[in-house]
Amino acid sequence: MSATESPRRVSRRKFLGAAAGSAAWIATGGLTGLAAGTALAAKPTAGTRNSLYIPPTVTPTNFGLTAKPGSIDLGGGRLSKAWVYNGGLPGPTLLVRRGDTATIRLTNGLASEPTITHWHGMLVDHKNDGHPMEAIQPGAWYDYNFPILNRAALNWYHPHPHMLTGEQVAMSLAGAFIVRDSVEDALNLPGGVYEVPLVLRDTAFDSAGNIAYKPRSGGFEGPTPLVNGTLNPKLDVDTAIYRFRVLGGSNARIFRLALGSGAKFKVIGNDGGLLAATVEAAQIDLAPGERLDLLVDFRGLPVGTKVMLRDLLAGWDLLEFNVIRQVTTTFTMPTTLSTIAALTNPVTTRSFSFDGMSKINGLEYDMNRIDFRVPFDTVERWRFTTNGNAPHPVHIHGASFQVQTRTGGRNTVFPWERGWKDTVLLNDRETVEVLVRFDAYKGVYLMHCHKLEHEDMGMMSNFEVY
Ligand SMILES: [Cu+2]
Repeated sequence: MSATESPRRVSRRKFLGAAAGSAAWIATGGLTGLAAGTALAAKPTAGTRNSLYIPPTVTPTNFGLTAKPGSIDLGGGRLSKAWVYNGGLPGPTLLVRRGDTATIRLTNGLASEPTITHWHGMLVDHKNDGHPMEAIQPGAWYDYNFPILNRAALNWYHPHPHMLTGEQVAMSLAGAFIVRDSVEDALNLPGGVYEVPLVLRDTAFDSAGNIAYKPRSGGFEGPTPLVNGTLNPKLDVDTAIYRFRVLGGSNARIFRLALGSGAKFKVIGNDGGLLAATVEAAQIDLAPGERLDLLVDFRGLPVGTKVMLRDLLAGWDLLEFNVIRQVTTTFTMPTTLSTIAALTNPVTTRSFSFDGMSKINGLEYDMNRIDFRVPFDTVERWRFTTNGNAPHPVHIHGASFQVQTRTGGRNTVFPWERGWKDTVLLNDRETVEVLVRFDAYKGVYLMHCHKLEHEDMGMMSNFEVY
């Protein structure tokens, strides 16, 4: 659907049609949609790159967050209708310190759909988690109030209403949520203009050029990349080390990130914050919901050098870095970053099979059913398997986890998947094991596939920490 259509009924009907494999939908909306999107797809356009949008940073104390339709400049005055938080795509970057308290009033300014905001990665109790049973109707508001328990990390916020998450995220409701702490402070990492959030996603447009959601049961993939909501973006850089806080913000698309120069990323963190030590990588796969904390070194490059951030899977040029100024920096790479206390000695092993496109262990989501109960403050081993239709990025609410093993498929745990994660990519033929301990709050939380179309079709479970 497009930003201009009347939303709810159209999208649900289309979506449920797609979910059931409706040939009619595929033959009409699907192909028409693809053709329209392709015509508007971003082409390599030397000379017409737009300055990367950097969302404003705000402290979420007595903070008002409103989800509503708006008109967005995608770069160079190219306006597009979308659904946005506080008028921005992405929404404002929320910035907190561990130990702070966030007080946020969400107002639903959408025309005709319920919504609720989930703080992906944040350790909050049930009432503050944006569970779909807390969704509010248009015109209503919801007050959040939670202490910041997390380590320093890049988290993010997005809608989580039952069966509407994919649509609302694709329509552009998302933003970054950054936590700082004293461990991070001590590293003196690049900051100010040298620390840049990069919200990566794909999108589709309707025939009027407005952002549109064209759901497919196998996962929505749009023909055009956006970085921080900017088409064909560029970022002017100094000869310095930059810290990029990268979010996989697509509904379903996986990015294989690489630098066109062949230089390696220095990976210092992921979903749950800093790794124990820096690891280097020339290519990294980033699934929906995952985050990366990357240092990129532009020192020693002549002014005038251009370096491209690329997605090797789609063959996209995502973001062009232009070296414009020579500076002297004193930053030295720390050898160790943080201490990761390993979870050990799980008392229980639970197995979860991500089946088809809508089920976990044979069950579709039921908002009013608790699928399993987990003792508080107890280490468990959770084993994720699938018999197809992957990738399934598996996300757990209420705690971070530690990835132990991946067998079959890629058959490895990548070094940037160590430390603390809340989303892990499960590909076909893979079994992934994690250790998890819910030691923040008791209550009802969610585990689900973060391919949002799978989530909306029911690949999600309620569990209760008791
Ligand atoms: Cu899935």
